[in-house]
Amino acid sequence: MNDIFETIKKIAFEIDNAIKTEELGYSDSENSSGEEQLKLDVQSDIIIEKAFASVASVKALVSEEKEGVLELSKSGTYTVCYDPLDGSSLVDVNLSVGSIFGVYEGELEGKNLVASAYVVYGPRIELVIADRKEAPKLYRAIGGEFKFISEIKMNEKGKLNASGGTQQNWADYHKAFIDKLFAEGYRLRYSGGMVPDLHQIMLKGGGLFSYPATTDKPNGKLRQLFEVIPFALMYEQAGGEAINDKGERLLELVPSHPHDTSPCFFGSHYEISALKKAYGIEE
Ligand code: AFP
Repeated sequence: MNDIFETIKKIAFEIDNAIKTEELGYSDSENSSGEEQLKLDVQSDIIIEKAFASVASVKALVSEEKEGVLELSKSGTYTVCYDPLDGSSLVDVNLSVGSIFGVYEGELEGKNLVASAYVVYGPRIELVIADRKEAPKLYRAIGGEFKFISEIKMNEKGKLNASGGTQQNWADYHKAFIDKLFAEGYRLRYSGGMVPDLHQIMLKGGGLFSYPATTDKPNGKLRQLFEVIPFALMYEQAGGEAINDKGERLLELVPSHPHDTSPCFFGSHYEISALKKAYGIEE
């Protein structure tokens, strides 16, 4: 799998350059979720597809920006599911964005995720890689190369609360729960970019990121294969938890379509336990 991670490092520098040099603005197309594609979305997807086309271990690709599965090599082992530029609508206001990668072996479902990675394009380019055995590893681009910085471990309880989704469309019990955390002194940290928002909570010791079911998005907004499940591995390997609104582990999700979404909650044990209580979920 090392060939996949080395390829992601090359992709990171290419997409970072594209963010800094390519023209912004919308292309004249939509992705499979019916969202207007930014030129950078399309450009980032092309960079990733070209990079993995020559990686022998990669059998196929699934992208937020593509309809189905793109077969690359029958002799390959892994399917890489990715969001090429998550939060891309934040680039034009100069906020951090990211790329997310899930590496699957076998059927595309949570239990077959063997590793995940994400890149944060911010004041610095950072890369986090997780497998099923160790804590996630943080790397930082220094002098044109990624240097290992540290393993990531979360505390039992954090201080940050990233509450996603349109508040007027939240369920009453969800609003009461979020308000309770703020009443306990949690600080709001939400940029609208899943990658920097989840990265911040992991690196700052913990807290809660929530994107619940809402009246306008009853199945949540974030995609299972290339957003939710890859980050679920990150959070569990960092000592936290990642569940849906029924209390099921996100790593046990079985998407029926490559672009299926799920309500999702990522956090430290204290916050997830409090959420389960608020949602009437048995511990
Ligand atoms: P865009 O890719 O359209 O900017 O959406 C970003 C995102 O998919 C994810 O990165 C955020 O966590 C989430 O949407 C923010 O959604 P809300 O704006 O509804 O909170």
